Amino acid sequence: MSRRVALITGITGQDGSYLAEFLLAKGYEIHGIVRRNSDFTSKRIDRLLTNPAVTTHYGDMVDVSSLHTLLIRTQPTEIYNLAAQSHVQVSFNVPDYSAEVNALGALRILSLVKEIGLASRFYQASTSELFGGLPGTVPQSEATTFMPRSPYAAGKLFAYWTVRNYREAYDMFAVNGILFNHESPRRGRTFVTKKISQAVARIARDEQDTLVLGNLDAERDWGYAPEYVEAMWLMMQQERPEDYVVGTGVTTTVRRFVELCFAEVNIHLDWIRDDKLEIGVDSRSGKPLVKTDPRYLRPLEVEHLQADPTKIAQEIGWRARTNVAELARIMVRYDLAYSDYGFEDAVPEDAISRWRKQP
Ligand code: NAP
Ligand code: F7E
Repeated sequence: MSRRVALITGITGQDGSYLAEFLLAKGYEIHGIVRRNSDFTSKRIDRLLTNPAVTTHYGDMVDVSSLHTLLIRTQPTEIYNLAAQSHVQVSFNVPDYSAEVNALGALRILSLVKEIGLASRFYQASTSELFGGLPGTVPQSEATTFMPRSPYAAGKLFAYWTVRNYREAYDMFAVNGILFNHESPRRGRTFVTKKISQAVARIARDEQDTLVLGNLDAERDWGYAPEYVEAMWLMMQQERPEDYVVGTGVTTTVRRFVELCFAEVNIHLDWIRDDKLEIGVDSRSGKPLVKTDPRYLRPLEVEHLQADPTKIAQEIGWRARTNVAELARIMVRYDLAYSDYGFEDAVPEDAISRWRKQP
């Protein structure tokens, strides 16, 4: 069998951890880049680290020497570039750094692959944030015009075009997966779905009084992350390098996601507008459980995202299998079972399968 060696940047993140598991099951040798931190960041992949097929290496997307050394030492057949400063709101606070990692990071790897003369295939974690704010263009497909509305998205747009240019100029197998939001119990706690599911579990356990959010009217196309890493891999196995939109095709407001999560613990909300702020009260007890706060509003918002995943369905056969209500259930049930954020053992995924069988 031919060599199957994957280099994953961002292996400690949500997607990196699921992708590593997916590729291990396919028999890959896996190398992951881990950046130096003041504490351990490997919670999501700890249980993979005893596997001899998995090696982690210190490196950083802003450090060309480390990337150069790793590419030469590991000689990957496939590179998955998932590392990013991936928080849209935070990118307004650290714009230079976000561009360094999200834009130049991809360029650095592509340019090294070319100069070293590697035959590696390259996957770029592109994003539905590229579509941004052009009114009237929904659902969004590979042909939709981009209009980024954050330093995060502007950096990702640079990376998107760099991939296309390297593909065309140097005949490299380099692809953009334009992924819409995908979530899971492993989602970082500052992203809205995890913030909501965790707060709902804590409120149900009487450990928290209220959930404070920003824009409740933003609409996102939310899917289930483990399914999306399969789409990444499938794109990399095609004969020709092509870019694909990946999403469910269904969009939901933040407000509705809140309602779905509370419904999992049998709480139904009534919404009350108070001047510009909004409060979600428990319809039985009248207790305020959700509040809005301008602190969580962004300087620019992306209001409406909805994928048109026709191309990937027709050409590759990939389709999202988990709908947003199932996603809310998976996340809340996980957070009810595990009061702390962590992936200490393999039980949650089994438990999730059991929960999903319930009517
Ligand atoms: P995530 O959980 O935030 O993970 C990001 C990863 O990048 C982490 O492993 C992080 O390391 C690493 N990283 C950040 N800065 C780095 C640097 N300077 N050098 C090396 N590594 C660095 O993100 P995710 O949700 O898994 O998303 C994966 C990728 O897909 C990202 O590029 C994201 O922008 C993109 N994307 C995500 C979605 C989504 O809905 N999840 C949708 C479209 C595109 P630490 O653990 O040390 O922080
Ligand atoms: O926000 C609104 C917020 O931070 C979703 C990243 O993975 O997906 C992600 O970016 C929506 C926005 O994700 C809060 O204003 C309301 O409209 O969970 P999020 P995102 O910005 O869509 C894309 C595809 C990526 O590529 C990114 O890497 O929810 N919202 N209240 C809030 N958002 C947050 N974080 N916190 C709130 O309190």
